[in-house]
Amino acid sequence: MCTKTVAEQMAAPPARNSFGNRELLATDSPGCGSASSKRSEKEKRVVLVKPPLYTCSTFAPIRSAQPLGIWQLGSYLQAKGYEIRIMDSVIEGWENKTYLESGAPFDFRSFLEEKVRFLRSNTPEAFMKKYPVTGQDGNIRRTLVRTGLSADEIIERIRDFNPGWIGISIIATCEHRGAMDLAKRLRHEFPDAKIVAGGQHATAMAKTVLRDSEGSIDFVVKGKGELAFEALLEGRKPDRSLAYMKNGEFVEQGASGPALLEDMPLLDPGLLSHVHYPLPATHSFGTHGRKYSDWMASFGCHRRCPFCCNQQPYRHFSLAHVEAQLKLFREHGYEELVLQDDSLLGGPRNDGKEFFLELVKLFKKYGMFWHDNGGVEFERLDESVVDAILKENGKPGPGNCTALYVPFNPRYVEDLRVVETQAGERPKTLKLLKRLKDSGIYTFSSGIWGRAGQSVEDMRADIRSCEELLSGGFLDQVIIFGLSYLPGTKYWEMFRHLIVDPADWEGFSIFVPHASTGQADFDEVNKTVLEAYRRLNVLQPHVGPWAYAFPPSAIRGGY
Ligand code: B12
Ligand code: SF4
Repeated sequence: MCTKTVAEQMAAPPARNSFGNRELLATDSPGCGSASSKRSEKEKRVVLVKPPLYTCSTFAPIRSAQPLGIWQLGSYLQAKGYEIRIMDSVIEGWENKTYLESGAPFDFRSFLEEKVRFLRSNTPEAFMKKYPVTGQDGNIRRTLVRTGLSADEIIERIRDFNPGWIGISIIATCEHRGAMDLAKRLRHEFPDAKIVAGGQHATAMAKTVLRDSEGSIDFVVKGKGELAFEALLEGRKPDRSLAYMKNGEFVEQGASGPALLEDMPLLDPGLLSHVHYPLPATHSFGTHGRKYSDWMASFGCHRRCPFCCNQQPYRHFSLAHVEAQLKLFREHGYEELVLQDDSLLGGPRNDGKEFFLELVKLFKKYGMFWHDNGGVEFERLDESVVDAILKENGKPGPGNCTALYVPFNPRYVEDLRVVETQAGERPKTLKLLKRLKDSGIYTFSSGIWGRAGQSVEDMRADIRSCEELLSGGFLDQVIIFGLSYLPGTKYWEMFRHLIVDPADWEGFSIFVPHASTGQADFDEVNKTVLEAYRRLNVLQPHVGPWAYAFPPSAIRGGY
């Protein structure tokens, strides 16, 4: 049945297919009132896939959660009348971990325990010999681990659904190789389906994604995907947010604007009801057995930190939208939300803070426990925020805040000792961290080691500051990031020449060092990151595998 109004049909005249050799746009045949209803039914079926993860066994944690991008996109398209399936191939195949090269099973738990044990009692030099990331010739040669459904399982499940369109989510650059492998296999198995990629990495590296897919991916949708994907499904050529190859040439039509918050339907829990997200969560502080979901109430940030991909202005959902989503989540048994908002207190005019203060009340009202994993910027944490959280936590019943991530972010390329500087400049904010921690809220932060310009001594200064914060009782945990120069960031523009091997995709994982700093070479960066783990682990022996490559708690019997 045609669901478009007359006005919509007039506003969106079907475009001619001008996309090269393959017949890519549906307008050439079906559309509304098409003769071939069988084909048009298939054209309405869309599968959205999160590809399996490939990770560096030495430095990367293995973690994942609800794929919010394709969940939001799927909820939107479903509301527009399309039949949507989401396949989270990472979590649906979570226990299937194999060595990428040989395909042999990878015993994650034993490997992790042995690795953490080895680092505890050996020097970083000895560690790098046992768990090398380069070959004898000095070129990058990582041992990669694959997590997720096998390609055959993915194909089988998609075949059952027989979609006209397949969307591949590529949010991170370190997913590049995995996504390319999947796209090629999908193209081979489903020659008639249109394959579309989207997500942060696909947006930032559209040309590389199209090139490396060797013709498997028909379109890259750039930025927020709803309108552009909808246009493609309707057989229209969107006038922005699209990239594709035409007669061997790359064509690009600009990134989309900010999220369409006003028109966005609620995330539909039904789309993910077949996926069992692990307990405890693999990407965040645990939820004490409570069913959880990642969620974002706001998007974007105006800060433009040099390492961060975020280029969108701050915007948030309306409070009415939030209430409706909370109600729906509760009806589906969710008891805890993991907030992934880019800048939870964001907004240049502090509107983010006002919104956040209301959110905290709504979480209590709906009995929804919550913790933050996206980051409450250290510089923005103030008394009113802490008071609001503690006030709601003090009320009886569920809906408390359980953990807060308060990162120290470098604001400028010149910030070489971020933790030392920011912690030193804000003793009052440190006291607030302590208040939160003393009230039972798990407070955690992070440092980023291996930034351009940092010497080994600069990196050590930040290790020292983190030691002081942990031993001083201000923080429960410090997550250790090894800097990745990510496409679309200021660092990328200025320093990507420092990356050892641009095709070392799994090195773009934000935990895995992949470059020199100009002042410290690649080997020194690797070793200093290991030194950070060695020194900080002693002060945080309880830390679990989530978001951490060397979790002390992996050692059975205690660290
Ligand atoms: C939530 C989040 C996570 C969660 C959930 C990840 C998951 N399973 O999806 C967790 C904490 C587990 C996580 C892990 C990682 N993350 Co993360 N994460 C985010 C965060 C904060 C929000 C992403 C999100 O869901 N947004 C909400 C949705 C609604 O918006 P969206 O993603 O932009 O999706 C829209 C469009 O992109 C587009 N779209 C998305 N997919 C598709 C697919 C198709 C077919 C189409 C047409 C369109 C489309 O339409 C969507 C709807 O509008 C972003 C920062 C950011 N603001 O983007 C970082 C971010 C994506 N993460 C990043 C990284 C590096 C990682 C990790 C590699 C870190 C690590 N080593 O563990 C891993 C990847 C592991 C994994 N399993 O995916 C980087 C990626 C940068 C890059 N170029 O590499 C980002 C950008 C943060 C940063 N540092 O700047 N992440
Ligand atoms: S790191 Fe955080 S504060 Fe900095 S630009 Fe990204 S979202 Fe904003």
